[in-house]
Amino acid sequence: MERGYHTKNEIFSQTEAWANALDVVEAQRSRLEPLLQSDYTQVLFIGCGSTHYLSLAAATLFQDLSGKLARGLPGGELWMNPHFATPNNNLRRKTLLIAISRSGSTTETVRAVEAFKALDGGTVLALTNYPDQPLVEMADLALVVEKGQEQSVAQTRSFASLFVTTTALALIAAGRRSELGDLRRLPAVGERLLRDYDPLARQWGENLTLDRFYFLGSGFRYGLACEANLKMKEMTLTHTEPFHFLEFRHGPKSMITETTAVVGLLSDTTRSHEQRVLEEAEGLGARVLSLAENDATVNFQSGLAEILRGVLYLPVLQAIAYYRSLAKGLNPDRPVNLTSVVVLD
Ligand code: F1P
Repeated sequence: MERGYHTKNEIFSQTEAWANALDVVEAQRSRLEPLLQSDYTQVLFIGCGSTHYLSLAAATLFQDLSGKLARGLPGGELWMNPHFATPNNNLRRKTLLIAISRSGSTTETVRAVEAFKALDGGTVLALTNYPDQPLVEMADLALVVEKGQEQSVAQTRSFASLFVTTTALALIAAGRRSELGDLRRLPAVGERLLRDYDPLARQWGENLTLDRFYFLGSGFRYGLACEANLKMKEMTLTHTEPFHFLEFRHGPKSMITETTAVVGLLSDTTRSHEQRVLEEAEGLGARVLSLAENDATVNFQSGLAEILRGVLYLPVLQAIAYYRSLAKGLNPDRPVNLTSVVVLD
């Protein structure tokens, strides 16, 4: 089988998994509405690796939309320090824990849920791509997006499918049910992006003069920047780092060379600030790639509200990592030193 066969298939078929995610949410909406609209003092999202970064993005999106306090944490942090999550131990009964895991069997995430429940914690909602795994058994309610399952170690369509799921959950929590229908337009836009920007992704991926990538994103886009950073690490063994946009000026900017790529996940609402950071990076010699609804290197032109279209930042960035991996003679299906699930004894 050719190098990267599974990764390519999973990236370029991912919009089917986005649609499946929306079907799964719709099928459970009658149970999700009372659960998500209850008066929690906080909502904790947890995951590991990619799904930790998903938790960061989802928590910001959830809080933006619902007004409820929401945070993202690595599963390992909640497992090792259950009280870390809520210093004054108000974890009891007022916290909704949303545990995200492609496999549903990552030890830290499973143990974190156990610790949370042992504290007589609140409700556990599981988001995963595999049924009959420990996480599904332990949750009060599990959303299983099976079309997001993957052969590859590095998450691509699994991550995107679960991120679409969290976008829908945030809308439900906010009582913005009418916009759930708008999410149905995402797969067609994703298909167009994968088709129209495949040459650009290949060109950037095959440019091996670039030796470091910085991914910049603010708001919920920071978690997506973290994920793009991890894809580049896992698939291509390249030094990469994510930053909140304005943080890049506070030191990391000194790392820019002529062989540096700076990738900006531009927002609508704070774009003027973000654009200036990219212009400064370009002035220092960096190659800049921007993604936005319009007037960027990659233009979504989705016609969707900003809060609904976060998943659109992912496909082209995943494809760049895929092409770079092949150009470096690596196999993105089997990243070095990695397994698809971390199970500790
Ligand atoms: C989490 C994870 C992945 C990572 C690698 C090892 O898995 O850390 O994010 O890419 O595959 O496992 P999961 O809990 O989301 O299944």
